[in-house]
Amino acid sequence: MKPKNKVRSEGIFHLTASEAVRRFKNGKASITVVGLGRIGLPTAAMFANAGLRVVGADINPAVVVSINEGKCRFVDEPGLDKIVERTVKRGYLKATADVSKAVSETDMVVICVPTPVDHNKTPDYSAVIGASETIGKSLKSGQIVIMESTVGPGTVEEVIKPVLERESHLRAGIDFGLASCPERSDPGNIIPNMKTVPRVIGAVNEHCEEIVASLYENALGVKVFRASNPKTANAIKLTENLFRDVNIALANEFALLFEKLGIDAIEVINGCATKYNFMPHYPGAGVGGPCLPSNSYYLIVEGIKSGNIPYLIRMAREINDRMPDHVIELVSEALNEVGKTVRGSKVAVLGVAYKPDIKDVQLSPLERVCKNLKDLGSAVDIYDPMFAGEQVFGIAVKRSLAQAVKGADCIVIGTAHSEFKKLDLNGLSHLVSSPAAFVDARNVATPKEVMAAGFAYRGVGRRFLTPTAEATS
Ligand code: SAJ
Repeated sequence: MKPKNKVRSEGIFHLTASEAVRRFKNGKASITVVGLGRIGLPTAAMFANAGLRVVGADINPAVVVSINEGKCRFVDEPGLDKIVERTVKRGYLKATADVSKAVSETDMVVICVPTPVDHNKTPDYSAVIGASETIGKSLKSGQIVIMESTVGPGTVEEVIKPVLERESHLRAGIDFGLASCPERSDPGNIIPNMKTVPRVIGAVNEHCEEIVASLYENALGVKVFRASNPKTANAIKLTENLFRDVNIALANEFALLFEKLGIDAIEVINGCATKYNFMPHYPGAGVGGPCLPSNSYYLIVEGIKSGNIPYLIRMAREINDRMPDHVIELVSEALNEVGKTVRGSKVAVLGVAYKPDIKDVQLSPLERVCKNLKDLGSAVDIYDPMFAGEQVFGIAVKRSLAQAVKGADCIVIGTAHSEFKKLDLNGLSHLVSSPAAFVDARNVATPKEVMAAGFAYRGVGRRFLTPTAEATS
C-alpha cells in the first residue's frame, strides 16, 4: 500500500485529482514536454489536441523553429502533421529551446528524451539525467514529473528521483509528484496508438498515481493500467518488447533450421497461426529500430547488478543480430548458382528502413548487410522510397527502383515496404545483368514467381528449388 501523502494548497500535486485535471482542461494548468522527437512531438501534440496548454521543449533550435511554424518533420506519422499545424495555430502548442523557462512556467513535465545503448550495449541515460538536472533546477513544489522515456526497472527510483531531489531541494512524493508512463506507440502508427493503446502508469505514491492516471484517461481518452510503482511500469514496457524480440529470434531460429531441412518456415508459421494461441512472428534480415535492439540491455544490466544474468534474452539478441550475416550467405549462394560471386557483383538493396513504410534507419540490420557486401567486394546500390535521393549508410539512394536494379547481378529485398509487395518481376528481369539472383530478406515475394521470372532465388527461411531440382520435383 503506497503511503498517502498529505494534500496541501499550492500546485497540482497538492490538489485532488479531479481539481488538477479540471485546471488542465480549463487552461489554468499547463504541460512541458521535454524532447520533441518521434515520441515527444506526438505526445505534446496529443495533449494540445485535447485542449491543454503545452510547451514543447527541445535543445535543437531547428526543431523549435519548425514546430512554431506549425511544421512536422515526421512525414511517416499519418495525422501528426495536421494536429501539429492546428494546435500551434490555435496557440495550444508552442515550442522553445529554453527547458528551464518552460518548466518554471508550467505545472507538469513529461520527459521524452532518447535512451539509447552505446557501442558496448550499455544503456546511455545521459539525456534523461541531463534533462532531470535541468528540470530539477526549475522544479517547484506542487509540480509533477512524468518519465515516458524507456529505462531499466528501478532507474526512475534510483537515478532520476535523486537527481530531481538534489537539484530542487524538494522531496518526491511529498513536494512534487513523480511517475513513469513508458511510451508504447508503434512508430508509423503513433497517433492511432496514442488514442487506443492503454497506458501503463507507475507513480511514487497513490495520490500522484491518481492525478496522472486521471489526466491521461481524461485528456488522451485512453485506458490506464495502474502499476505498483515506476519500477513495475518500466518492467511492463520492457517485458512486452523483450517478449517480441525473443519471439522474433525464435522465428529466425526456425528459419535457419527449416532452410536446411527444405521446409518453408513461412508456410510453417502461417500454418501454426491457424491455432488459437499461436502468436506469429516472422524471420527476416534482423531486428532494427530504436526500441527492440536496445531494450534487452536495460534489463540485462539490471540482471548483472542483481546477480541474475538472463540467458534467453541475451541469446535472442545474438540470434537476431546474426541475421544480416545470414542474408550475405544467401546472396553468396544465389550468385554462385548463376556462376557469379559476391566479389565483383553489383547488388541492388531494395529497402534499408528498419521496418516497412517508415523513414527510419536507426539500428537497421540493412546497414550491416550493405557494409558487409561492400567489404566483400560488391558494388552496392540502394533504393528505398522513404529515402530516394538522400544519403543512407554513406551511399547515395537511387531515385527509382529501376535505377538501382539496372545492371544488378543480385536484388536484395531489405524492407517490406508496400511498394515492394507488387514487384514487376519480369520487368526487373530485363533490367538486371542476367543471369541474376534475387534474395528476399523480408519475404515479400513468392519464391515460385521469382524463379519463374528467371532469377536464382533465396529467401530467409524459404524453401527454394534450383532450376534442375524444380524440373525433377
Ligand atoms: N521484425 C521481425 N519479425 C517480426 C516483427 C518484427 O523481424 O515478426 C523486425 C522488424 O523488421 C524491425 C524490428 O523487428 O526491424 C522491430 O519491429 P517492430 O514491429 O517491433 O517495430 P518497432 O521497433 O517500431 O516496435 C515498436 C515497439 N513499440 C515500443 O517500443 C513503444 C514495439 O513494442 C511494438 O510492438 C511495435 O512498435 C508495434 O508493432 O506496435
